[in-house]
Amino acid sequence: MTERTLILVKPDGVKRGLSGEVLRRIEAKGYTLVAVELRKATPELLAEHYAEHVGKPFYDPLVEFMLSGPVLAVVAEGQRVIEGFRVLAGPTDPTTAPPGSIRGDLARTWDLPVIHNIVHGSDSPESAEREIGIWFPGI
Ligand code: DAT
Ligand code: MG
Repeated sequence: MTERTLILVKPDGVKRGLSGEVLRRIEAKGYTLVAVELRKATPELLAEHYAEHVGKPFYDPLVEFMLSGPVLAVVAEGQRVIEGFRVLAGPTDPTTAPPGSIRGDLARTWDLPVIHNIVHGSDSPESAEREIGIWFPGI
């Protein structure tokens, strides 16, 4: 089934020059880029995007991190792309993300206060629709 998902290259990935590498992996897998835009998040946008995490202990550091520089917002399309991109990204914690995944290959965790894990990917069809509406209203 053709789906769309919302992907973010987080500020650590953009700063380290990994935007192209993430886009390359998305395209190499056979997904289509529908929208790509370098954006600066706001606290309001992040409160919507991370609504499920508001109030958790890591929420404030997460928002601070996500505001620390531009993010590359991407909508990608393809067969089962929502689950497929989560597999490309690897598990949330880069320390245990396997080699071959974006987080496993590229993310570094040492001496960092929160998990700097390079990318975000929607985790369900409902999240994807909601998050695409937040980042790209009208597409
Ligand atoms: P994912 O990004 O894999 O969907 P998530 O939605 O559970 O993970 O969490 C959103 C982000 O918040 C995650 O990418 C990194 C951060 N985060 C999650 N759990 C954390 C924790 N226990 N400590 C610090 N940061 C955490
Ligand atoms: Mg998530």
